[in-house]
Amino acid sequence: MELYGYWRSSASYRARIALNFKQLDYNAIPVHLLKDGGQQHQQAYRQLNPNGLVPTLVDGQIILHQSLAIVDYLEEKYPEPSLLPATPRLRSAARALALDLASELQPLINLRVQKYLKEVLEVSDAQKQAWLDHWFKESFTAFEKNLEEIAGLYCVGDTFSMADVCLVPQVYSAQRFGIDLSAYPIMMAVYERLLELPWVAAAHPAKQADAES
Ligand SMILES: N[C@@H](CCC(=O)N[C@@H](CS)C(=O)NCC(=O)O)C(=O)O
Repeated sequence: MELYGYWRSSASYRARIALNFKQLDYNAIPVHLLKDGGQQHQQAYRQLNPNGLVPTLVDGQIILHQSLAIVDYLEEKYPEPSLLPATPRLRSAARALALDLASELQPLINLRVQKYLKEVLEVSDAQKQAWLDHWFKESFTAFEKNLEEIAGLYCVGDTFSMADVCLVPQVYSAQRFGIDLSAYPIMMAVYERLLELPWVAAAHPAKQADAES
């Protein structure tokens, strides 16, 4: 398998964690989101992923986009170890928490949104930071409330799941953007525990071949 991604991309980070968890070998192919006007926009890459976003997973003749669809594909093709908890209720909780981050929060803070704010709407740096602070706060406040009900060692009880696959990259990006995380003690305790897991540690952006200092 080939994973087209970018070291600092949260969606690529999700795919790496899932691949590592399932102990699947893959070749990482870097797509630099900032160089050459954004390599994600080049024609060769857009043939793989017409959205011009990373990640893309290529498995033989099969080309997959959307990190959560990639996680689902891996889960169906390689069911063990599973990224879903044991009961329908807990599986639904894991999917919901994953979607809260991947579908509600991340699209609002994505590179192309930040570029549009700066370059087209010409907001100031302070306004852009206010945008980021606002959406992270909205999302993480609700996430913390949900964790009060359902977290154990990890997001959903003591079972590593797709919710954790999404949490780690989102906290990483929050730290990158200087978000105050002090109001989310349960989330941060889960995050710190997740960082210790070998399949999560190996997926860290700093450990990727295309990482920059
Ligand atoms: N929902 C998509 C999101 C993909 C996405 O937004 N990727 C970002 C990096 S985290 C990207 O490629 N951004 C490039 C850009 O905004 O131009 C997924 O989960 O795969």
